[in-house]
Amino acid sequence: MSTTASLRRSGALIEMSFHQRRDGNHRDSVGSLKGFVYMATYLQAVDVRHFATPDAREALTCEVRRGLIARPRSLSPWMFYDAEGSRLFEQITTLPEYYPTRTERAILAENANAIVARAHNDRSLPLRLVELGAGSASKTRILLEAALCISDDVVYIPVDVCSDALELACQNVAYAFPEVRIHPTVRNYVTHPLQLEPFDGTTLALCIGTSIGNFPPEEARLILRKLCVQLQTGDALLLGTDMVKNEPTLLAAYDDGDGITAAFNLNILHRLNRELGADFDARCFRHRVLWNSIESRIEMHLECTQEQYVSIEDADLDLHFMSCETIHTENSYKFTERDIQRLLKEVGFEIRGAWKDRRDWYTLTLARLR
Ligand code: AVI
Repeated sequence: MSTTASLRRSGALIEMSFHQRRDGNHRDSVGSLKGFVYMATYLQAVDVRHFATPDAREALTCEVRRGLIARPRSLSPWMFYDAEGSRLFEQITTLPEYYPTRTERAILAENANAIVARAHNDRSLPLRLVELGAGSASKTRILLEAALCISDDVVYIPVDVCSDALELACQNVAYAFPEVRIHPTVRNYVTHPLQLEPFDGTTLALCIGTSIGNFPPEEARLILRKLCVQLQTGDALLLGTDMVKNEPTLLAAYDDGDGITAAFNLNILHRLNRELGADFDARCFRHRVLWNSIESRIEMHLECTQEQYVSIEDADLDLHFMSCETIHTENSYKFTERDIQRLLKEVGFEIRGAWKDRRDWYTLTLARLR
């Protein structure tokens, strides 16, 4: 049974549609797990804020303990994406040095119809787009437009760890395509794998924006395998990958002249100060970028420039940083065609097409589940 609930929060009226289970408990239309919030709505007024759960906080605390006690120290890149980090990332995507977003967008603009048509060949059936790490979904709108050309029934499930980014994505999509049914899902798909409802139609999973590059190969395989379990034979995956290229271009993309990527990297310390009661002096850390040619990845680090003692109250941690010590905050793997083929084959996909820009800097690969 479907019901509509209205909540008044911060003076704003927010409407959400739920599906009610027979036992009377409210549950969204795609399920809920361990307190992570799924919200289903077909309404224009989408508000996914303030749904941070105790689990999200616990994941943050666990990751801080794991990563900052270990040597070398590291923090997982999903920690970048609080509201401020998501805002800075959006800014990065517009920088002249950061070519992946505009290159991917251009490939999509030229080929979205062909990509969607190849993914969904029974036009009488509904089409569901599930996007891992949706962010602001600015490029996804191109695919949704193509999806609406071949199906009257399009469902969009954007998944993101940041509720603020997701809210923006939903507002933009709902405004541009009121006929698309949107089921936003606030979730860290790295720590909490996705659980999709069975779907009577084709599912096209989107892992675009080169987000798969932020995981080491074995973790990328694991994430895609967990995704496969949620799909049916014939469903598809669109994978966006940034390709290996000359080192200066790669380094500049992660160390821009305006210092936006540096601010994005340092925001992880500010986030710990804000959310876990830490007292990092972020002015004593600097953004460092290197190209690791053996692992085929860009690495981002924060280097301590001055000895300091840091306490992270809510994680019960007292830390001593020596000058020159680093925290490894991100890997961004760059791919060859063979890497893509191997990855997709290993997790059970069959490649159906690949689209590139004319410099071969970026590839969108469409694969079907065998
Ligand atoms: C989100 N991810 C794919 C970006 C990347 O290129 O690895 C994150 C990023 N880090 C610095 N700039 C952009």
